[in-house]
Amino acid sequence: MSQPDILLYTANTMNGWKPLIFLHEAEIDYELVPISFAKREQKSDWYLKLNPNGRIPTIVDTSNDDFVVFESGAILWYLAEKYDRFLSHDPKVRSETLQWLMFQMGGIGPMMGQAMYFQRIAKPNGHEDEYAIDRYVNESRRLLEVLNTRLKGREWLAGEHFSIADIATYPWARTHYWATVSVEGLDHLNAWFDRIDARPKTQEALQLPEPRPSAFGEGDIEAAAKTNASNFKNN
Ligand SMILES: N[C@@H](CCC(=O)N[C@@H](CS)C(=O)NCC(=O)O)C(=O)O
Repeated sequence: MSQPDILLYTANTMNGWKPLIFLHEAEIDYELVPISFAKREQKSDWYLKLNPNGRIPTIVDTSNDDFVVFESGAILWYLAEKYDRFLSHDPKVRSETLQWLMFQMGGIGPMMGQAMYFQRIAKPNGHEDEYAIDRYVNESRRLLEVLNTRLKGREWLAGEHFSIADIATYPWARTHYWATVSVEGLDHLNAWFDRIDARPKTQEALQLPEPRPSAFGEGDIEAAAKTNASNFKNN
């Protein structure tokens, strides 16, 4: 059997799922290298040579001189161009797709990420900051409202097809439970969740490298929260 082009270093997190969703939706063979946060592999010397930010995900394209791509948005863009999937050739739709991809990378991800950090990592490790929690939870809700408005009367974030904008945004918005951000009353957003919840390839990708039901408010939340708080104690 030939070696797949793409080597993917990732974990079961909101950013980590993005390339998995792309590769499963596009039905592309790849090699998965799970990164252990418990062992802090993302901060090891060998990994920092690939990803100077010490975070996941990262890909290596073995068919392109072992070209390395880090930053999940750049990874999706690279894969979209390499495989000609999920990024329109129409200049306006393409720009809109990239606008919503940037909106996720610059807004939804950082705000929801900090909402999660202050509640799921700082607080259980003895640094409680209610002002920061309120700020990030409220800002996250505001951004989900922006998505909700965008999705009124449309199926996907950009153009008429599922795109890398949807792939980037779904794992964050869909784990609103973990950030304690309410999606009540956001009917268009919830309908978009339903549409992507019904995509078998996306759901298959969300089980990798291993299932994480707690992020979606299922399973043993207490145990998962404990492990999460301990893994990131020193971040
Ligand atoms: N902007 C980066 C953020 C990556 C990121 O924050 N990844 C998290 C998981 S969602 C991570 O690796 N955390 C481990 C750590 O902070 O050490 C991207 O989109 O790739």
